[in-house]
Amino acid sequence: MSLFPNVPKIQYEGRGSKNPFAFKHYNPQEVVLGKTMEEHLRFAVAYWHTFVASGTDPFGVGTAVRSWDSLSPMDKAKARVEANFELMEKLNIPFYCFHDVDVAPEGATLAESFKNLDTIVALLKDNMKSTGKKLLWNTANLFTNPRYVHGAGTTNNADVFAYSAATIKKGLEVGKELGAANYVFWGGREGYESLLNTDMKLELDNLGRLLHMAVDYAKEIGFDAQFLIEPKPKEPTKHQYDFDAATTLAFLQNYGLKEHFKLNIEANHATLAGHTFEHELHVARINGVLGSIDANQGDVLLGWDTDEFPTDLYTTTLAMYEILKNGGLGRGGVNFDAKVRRSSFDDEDLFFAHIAGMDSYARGLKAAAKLVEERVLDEIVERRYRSFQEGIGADIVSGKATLASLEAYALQNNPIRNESGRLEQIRATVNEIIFSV
Ligand code: XLS
Ligand code: CA
Ligand code: CA
Repeated sequence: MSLFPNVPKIQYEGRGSKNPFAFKHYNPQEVVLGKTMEEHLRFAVAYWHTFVASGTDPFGVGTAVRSWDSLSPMDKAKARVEANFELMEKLNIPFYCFHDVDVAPEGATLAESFKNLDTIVALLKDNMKSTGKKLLWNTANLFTNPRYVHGAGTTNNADVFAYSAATIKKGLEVGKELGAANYVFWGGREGYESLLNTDMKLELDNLGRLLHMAVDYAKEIGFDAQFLIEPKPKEPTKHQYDFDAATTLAFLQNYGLKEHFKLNIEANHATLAGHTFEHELHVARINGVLGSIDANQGDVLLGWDTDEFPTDLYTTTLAMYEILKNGGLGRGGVNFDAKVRRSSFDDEDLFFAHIAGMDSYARGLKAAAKLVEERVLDEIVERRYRSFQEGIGADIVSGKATLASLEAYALQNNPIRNESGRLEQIRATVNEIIFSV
C-alpha cells in the first residue's frame, strides 16, 4: 500500500522542465570529474525532520497532515518505516539517517525502549534488504527527554551519565546491525548555562571519557563505522562545548580522540556560529577531518536554527568546492537535515523540498567542478601568495628565516607594496560560472 499515492517516481527531465515532480539538475548517472553525481553526493533523508517533525513552533501545534497521525505509537513507528522507504525509492535517495527515538517510541524503562527499538530495527533491516537502501548514520538522542536537563555526557548526575552510556552502547549495536557507514555524536545538551554552578573541567573530562568508551566498544563489537562529531554553537545550550569546527578539533586533540573522529558539518550550525558554511568545511578539510555534511540553510533574518532545505546556489557551490578539494566525503554524505516550512504541510511538500535540495546540490557540484577544472580559485590564490614562492618568502616557508635575517631584509626593503585583493571581480567570475552550468 502506498503512503504517498499522489507522488510519482521522480525522474531527471533536465533544465527547462516545468514538471514539479522532476529533477532539473540532479541526474544520478551523469559523470562529473570522473564520478557519477550519485557517487559524489551520497544523498540522505533525515528521518526526524521528514517523518517525525509536525511543524510545531513555540507559538503553535503541528500543522503537517500525515496518514499516520492517528495511529498508536508503535503502529505510527511502523508506518513511518514504510514511508521512509517509499520516499527514498521515489526520490532515488540511497541513504537515510536517524536518532533512536525517531524510529521507535521510548518505553517506560530503558529496557522497554530497547525492546521497541529492536522491533523497528528488524523492520528497517528487512526494508533495507529488499530495497538496497543504506544507513548513512544513526545516533542516540541524548537531549529531548527531561532526564538530560543538566546534560548527558556532561551532566552533574552520574546516573544520567550511565543512562547516556547505555543508550550510546545500544546505538552502536544498532549501527552495526544495520551496517551504518558512520555514527554521529551531536552534543545537544553538552554545554552549560552559567559558571556559577558548573565544573567545566570535570564535564569536559567526562565527555572525553564517554567518547573513549564508545571508541573502545565499537572496536570490541567490530563496528567499523566512521565516528563523526557535529559542532553547533547554541540551541539548546547557551555555551555549547562543540561550538564550531575549530573548537571541536581542539577538544578531540586534547582528549586523544582526533584519530577516531571526523566532523559532520552542518550549514545552519556554521552560520549560527558566525561563520560561513564553507569556512567550517575548509577548517575541517585542512585539518583532515571533513567527514560528512548536514545540508540545510538558515535564514539571515532569523537568528536560530531554522533547518531549511538548501536552495542557495552560492553556498552549495562553495560547499561542493570544499568537498571536491577534500577528494570527496569518503563514507560520509549529504544528509538533508532540513524540514519543510510550517506552512508547507502536505505530503507532496516533502518531495518538492528534497527535489529543491538535490537540484541545488547537483547544480553546486557542476559549478564547483568547473571551478576546480579551470583552476579558477587555485590560480587566484596562488597568485595572491606568490611572494612566498621565492626570495624572502621562500626562506620563511622553508624555515630558513630568523627574526634577525628578516630584520636585515626589512631594514633595506623600502617601500613595501601591496596589491589589490580584487574581491568584487572574483565574485563576478564565480557568478558567471554558477550561471553557466
Ligand atoms: C540539531 C542537530 C541534530 C544532529 C543529530 O540541531 O542538527 O539533528 O544532526 O543529532
Ligand atoms: Ca545536524
Ligand atoms: Ca540544525
